[in-house]
Amino acid sequence: MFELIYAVVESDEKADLRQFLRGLRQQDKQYLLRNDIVITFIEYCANQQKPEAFQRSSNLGKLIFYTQEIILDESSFCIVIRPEIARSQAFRVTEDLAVEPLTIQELLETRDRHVKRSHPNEGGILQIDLQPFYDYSPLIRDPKNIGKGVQFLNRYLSSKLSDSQQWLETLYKFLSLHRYDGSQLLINERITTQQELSARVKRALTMVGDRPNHEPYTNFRFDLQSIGFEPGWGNTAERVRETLELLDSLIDSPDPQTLEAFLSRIPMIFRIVLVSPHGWFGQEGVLGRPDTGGQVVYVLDQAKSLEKQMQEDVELSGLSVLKVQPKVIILTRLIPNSDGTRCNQPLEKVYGTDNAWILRVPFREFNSKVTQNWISRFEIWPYVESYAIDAEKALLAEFQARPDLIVGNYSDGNLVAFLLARRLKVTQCIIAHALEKSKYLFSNLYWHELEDKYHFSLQFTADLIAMNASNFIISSTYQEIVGTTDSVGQYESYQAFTMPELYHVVHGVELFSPKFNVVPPGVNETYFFPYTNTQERLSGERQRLEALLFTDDDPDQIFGKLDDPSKRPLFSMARLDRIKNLTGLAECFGKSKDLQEQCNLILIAGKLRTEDTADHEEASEIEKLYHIIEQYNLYGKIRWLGVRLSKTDSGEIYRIIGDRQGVFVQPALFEAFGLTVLEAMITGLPTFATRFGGPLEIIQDGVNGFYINPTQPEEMATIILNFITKCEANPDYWSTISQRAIDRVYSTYTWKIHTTRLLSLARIYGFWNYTSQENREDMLRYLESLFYLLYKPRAKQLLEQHMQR
Ligand code: UDP
Ligand code: LCN
Repeated sequence: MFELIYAVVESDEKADLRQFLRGLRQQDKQYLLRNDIVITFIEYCANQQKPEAFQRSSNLGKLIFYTQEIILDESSFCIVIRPEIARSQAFRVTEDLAVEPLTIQELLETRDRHVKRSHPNEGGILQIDLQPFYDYSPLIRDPKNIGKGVQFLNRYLSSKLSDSQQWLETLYKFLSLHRYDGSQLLINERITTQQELSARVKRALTMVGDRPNHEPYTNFRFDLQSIGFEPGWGNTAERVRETLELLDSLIDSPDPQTLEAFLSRIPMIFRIVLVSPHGWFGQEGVLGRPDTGGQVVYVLDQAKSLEKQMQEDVELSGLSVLKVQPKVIILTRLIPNSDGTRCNQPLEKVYGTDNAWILRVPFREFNSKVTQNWISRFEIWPYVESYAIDAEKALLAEFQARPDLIVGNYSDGNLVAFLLARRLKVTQCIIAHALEKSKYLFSNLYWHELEDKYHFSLQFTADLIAMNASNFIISSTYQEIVGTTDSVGQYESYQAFTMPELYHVVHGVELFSPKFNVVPPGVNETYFFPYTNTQERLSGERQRLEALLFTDDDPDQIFGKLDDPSKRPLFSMARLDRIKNLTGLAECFGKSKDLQEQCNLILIAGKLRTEDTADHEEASEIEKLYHIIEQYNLYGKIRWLGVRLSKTDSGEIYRIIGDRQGVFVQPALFEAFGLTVLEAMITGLPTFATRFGGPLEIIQDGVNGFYINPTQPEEMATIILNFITKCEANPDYWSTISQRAIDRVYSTYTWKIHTTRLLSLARIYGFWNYTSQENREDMLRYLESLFYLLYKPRAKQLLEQHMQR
């Protein structure tokens, strides 16, 4: 890491570095992030009339490319370089270019000084350091393998199995553990040791050896039982044979593939809890409300798919003989004042499932003026602990047993999952969806100023606790964990950060831990399918929705009347959050007369009136959108629909846009993943999506969609116009991109792929958890201290504020 900076200061380029740094002093900003640094460097090169190659290929150019931040101190510069994914280092560079590396503590103190919130003489500050707790666990070495935790763990576990009797003993004990409603599964007390297991497996193999492949397990169930094997090995002779053979070779010469294949067949997951407390969790009339979007869609689809997959697994493993019925519970918040939704109902069946349910547990009452209503996700921290206690009782009553897996969603759900998993001693998985720390620039550095609205001191503490406590983490993309060569990952941003005057995080999470696994979501193929599948579309619905999109006049929910409804539609759908940047798209459209010439802008976006919302960001975005329409005189060219659609309707709306060879634009300033991108692509819409976040991995630029930079409205307009121009010149171009978008989703983003992987992970981490349990206790105790000593008192303070409302 030193090389790059020394290569500059020890060469002719040092004069440029000195001048460039001096130039920074002329600016107003004292704290520059990568974008500012790169822009300033480009300006510097232009002013100095440097050849183009200098900007990119000189050592200084490379140094700038890898520089994430520069803080201007009184007489020096603090420079953070990230020459490799997931690894960064800070340096102090003086005016005369002396360079010294900074420790993490020094870097955090420098940042504190910048916001003038440190009092160096008044003693230290709490330092949170999780690093020592990862010392015992195996770590991935190569950053490109981050997020492939399970492959790594399989290799690690199988190497342990091959050289230790003790590990095989553990495997034997693990197999003896499994029960369903009091019935023993897999092996019974007739097999008493690991050696005996090995011999009995061979005997069982002989027993099923010559049976016809399709012979049902029930024909020889009791023969197997008499030598120690209970249900769970397979539903046919062939399946039982395969599973026993896997175990046999695992005992003889374990290898990672066999271990994964074997563990993936172990019937150990029948009851799953998906925790998603905040927002409006429902099956109808909720999408587009504040805090209610992709996470709800994700969890509902995941629940359906998990049930289906578990049912298949039960059938294949021969457990139908025990009448095993898998169950999924989505645990959410009950909102008494439910505003016409079903969020006030304690129990609701998930449509299209046999045994998946939404279980709603209310927050305890405290101040009913607050707790009877929707509470912003930024405000719900005081209620989380008592919620977890009440939820535990409700879950045990519903399942009549302990769950086998608890999956948390978002910061609040992950904290509840931590509390539940700790009490119930169950494998805990977390899914971030979006970590707010990356969404709001400097959210940790200026947490004091933001605390009133966002309470990040609670949220970031909750995140640290949950991500470290979890047994495994599912991320939707690789970059969610560790970013790209030029941007920091969402989890990576928790590695080291300061919360001035509250604490310093010197090591917040281990990115090289095998707990990280990239498992992207899918898209519900019942509602979202190619616009060309005409036989599945209902013409009546189509006409109704065409009228809604282009011609209906209903001032209560529609703003704008199109001069020419037949123009190519430029479509977007999102909540009116600042970060979703629909206002940025309107601005891009407003600035481009050419785009207005060719297209209409159609937006589906929550609400039309500020007085209808309790969400401060939504209200200010509504005002901004009206202002832009006025400023650029977009009347006649834009339709803004403040409607809440059913999934069936939103699927058909994308298809109608497809019928008219329209395009979808996702202009978010940052998008953690972006389910609308999948929905648009599977429909066959050429999609232009933000290059900041998940769409960068979903789309392959120019192949099956296009990247846009939402901070550059003119450039965005040019990219869309170029596409339209190409379509005009070549009528097949639209269809080519459309078909490739469809193919991309079907090949890579399906719920079947997702849940098969998730269940396999749950089994493998369950095994890993079982084998290494005692090692985690020290970390869990440390995290509990953070919860009780740091989180709870702050949550109590927030509750006191709520009590005054
Ligand atoms: N959505 C909707 N109506 C709206 C806004 C959004 O039905 O007014 C749906 C959209 O179809 C998608 C989800 O909400 O399924 C948004 O998910 P995404 O991951 O794109 O963004 P998030 O809202 O989670 O940030
Ligand atoms: C939250 C987000 O912000 C989106 O980017 C994701 O697609 C969604 O959750 C589902 O994970």
